Amino acid sequence: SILYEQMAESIENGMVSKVKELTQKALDEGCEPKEIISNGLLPGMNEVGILFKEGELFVPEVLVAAKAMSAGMELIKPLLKDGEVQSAGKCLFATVKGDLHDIGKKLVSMLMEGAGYEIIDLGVDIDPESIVEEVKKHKPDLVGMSAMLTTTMVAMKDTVEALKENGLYEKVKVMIGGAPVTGKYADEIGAYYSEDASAAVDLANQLIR
Ligand code: B1M
Repeated sequence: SILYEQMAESIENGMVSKVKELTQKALDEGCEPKEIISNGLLPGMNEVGILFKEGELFVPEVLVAAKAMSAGMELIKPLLKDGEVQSAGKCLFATVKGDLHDIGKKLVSMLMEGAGYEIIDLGVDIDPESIVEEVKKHKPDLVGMSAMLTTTMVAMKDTVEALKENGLYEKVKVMIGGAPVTGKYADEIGAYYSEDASAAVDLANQLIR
C-alpha cells in the first residue's frame, strides 16, 4: 500500500518523526503490527542496506535510517505477543579485547536487526572469557567479532580457541570482520568473514536461516 511505501521511503531518507507518524497512522487504521514490520519497516531498512553496498548511502545516513526504523519498531514492540514475529536468529556481537572501535560493529548490528535478527551487543574491549560466559548464558546462533587494529585481531583467534575449549564452538557460527581482517585470516582461525555490513547480513542468512 501507499502507506507502506511512504514508510519505507521515509526510512531511506532518515526521517525519524515521519516514520513514527506513519507507523502510528498504520496502527490507527488497524494494520497488523506484524505486517507493518514486514511490509513497511523491514523493506525500508533492506533498501538502505542495498544502497549502502552500492555506495549510494554512507555511514551517517545508515545510522539515521536505523534510528528511523527503530522509532517505528518502538511503537510496535509493545503490541507484539511473544513469538509473533519469529527472530531470524540470535547473534552475540562484540568488539574484541583491547579494541575500542565500535562504529563498524554498530552498523553491522543495525543492518542485522533490520533483517530480523535478535542482536545482543556486548560492547567493546570484550575478552575471550567474557564472550564464552555470554555464549553460555544466551545460547546464540552466531557470535560476531569486530576488530579494527592489527594488534587486537589476534584476540579473535584466542576467542575461537576459548569457545573450542568450552565445547561451544560446534554450537555457534563465528563471523568476524573489521578493516584489518581478511578472509584468509578467518579461514586460519576457523571463522567466517564478511567484508561489510550488508555482506554480514547475506552471510548470516546463509549460515543460520
Ligand atoms: Co582508530 N584506528 N585508533 N579510532 N580509527 C583506525 C582503525 C586506523 C586504521 C587509523 C589509521 O591509523 N589510519 C588505525 C589502525 C591501524 C592498524 O592497526 N592497522 C587506528 C588506530 C591506530 C587507533 C589508535 C591506536 C590511535 C591511538 O590512540 N594512537 C586508537 C586505539 C584505541 C583502541 O581501540 N584501543 C584508536 C582510537 C580511535 C577512536 C576512539 C578515536 C575512534 C573510534 C570511535 C568508535 O568506534 N567509537 C577511531 C576511529 C573512528 C578510527 C577510524 C578513523 C574509523 C573507523 C570507523 O569507524 N570506520 C579508522 C581509520 C579508518 O578506517 N579510516 C581508525 C567506519 C566503519 C563503518 O567501518 O569499522 O571498517 P569499519 O566497519 C566496517 C567493516 O570493517 C565491517 O563492516 C563495517 C561496515 O561496513 N565490519 C564487520 C566491521 N566489523 C565487522 C564485524 C563483522 C562483519 C563485518 O562480523 C561480526
